[in-house]
Amino acid sequence: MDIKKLTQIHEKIKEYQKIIITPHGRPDGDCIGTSMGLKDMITATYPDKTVYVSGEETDFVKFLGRTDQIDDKEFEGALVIAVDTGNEERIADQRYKTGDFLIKIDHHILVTSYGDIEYVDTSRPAAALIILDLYALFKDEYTMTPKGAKALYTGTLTDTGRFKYPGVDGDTFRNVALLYDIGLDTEDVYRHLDTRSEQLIRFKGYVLLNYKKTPNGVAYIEITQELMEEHGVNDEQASSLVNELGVFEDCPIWVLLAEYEEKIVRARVRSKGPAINEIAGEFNGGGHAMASGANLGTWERAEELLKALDDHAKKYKESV
Ligand SMILES: [Mn+2]
Repeated sequence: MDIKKLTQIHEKIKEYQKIIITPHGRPDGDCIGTSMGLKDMITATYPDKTVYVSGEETDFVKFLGRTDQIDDKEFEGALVIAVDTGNEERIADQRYKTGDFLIKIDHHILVTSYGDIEYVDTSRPAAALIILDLYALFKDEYTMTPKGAKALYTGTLTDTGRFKYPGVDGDTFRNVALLYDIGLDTEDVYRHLDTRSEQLIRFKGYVLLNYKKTPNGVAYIEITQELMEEHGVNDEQASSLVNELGVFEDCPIWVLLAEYEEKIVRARVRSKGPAINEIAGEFNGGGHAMASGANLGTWERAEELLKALDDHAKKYKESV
């Protein structure tokens, strides 16, 4: 935790009358949870400030709050806070450039720097926890409502696989404890996160019956647009099933390959053994050591990724 930088961020939040928070494109639970939690904390503390969250939405976390449709002119003189976004190209609202001051708050491995203040803490397994670092540091000044607590809890849950992934430590739970003190309603969070459509459950059945394995232990599933149409699920819902393939003893790596808009193939790569973010980086992607994404484009490129991961799994198995 960088107290000096968090203090600078706190000062900027106090200074600006208008604050625009922006998540990343194709938002996940953490970036939406972080955005909604930060918005709640600022508006609860400073009711006279105007705070927006500008970016796309994701169905499964709409219960945390909706994003705002704002005019270009709103960016004039505004403080913009980009959360959970490693590189500028991925910032959901590209009008951030026309804001007055830009703060980056992120927990991904630093690849490209941006922002007038850049706060990156890779020791935090969810960006939502960084908002809690800020909250805890200025606890005498900040207020948060149970709604904000719910958002930050959801962000933490989704990015840590419900506290299962590496990176979860005592600090994670010390921060989460603060949310309980605020009046967190976990039941409501789980009710939302555990609800699935019947189509998705049937599609999960398809995934479990049709996955494949490479010779050295990469479990994978290939999902085309036709397949999704047939089952009545969208790419985001289909991709949420990636961890269904994480259960095999002989497969330290698993991959979900899916066609997105215009049949562009993307991969979600997960591991319970070797780090996979470097390989993801070679395939126009990246992320965390045990959870990364890759932009492949074509199914041919997907074959190459599977080959690279299969080699990686082989070396890993030989080393342990
Ligand atoms: Mn995140």
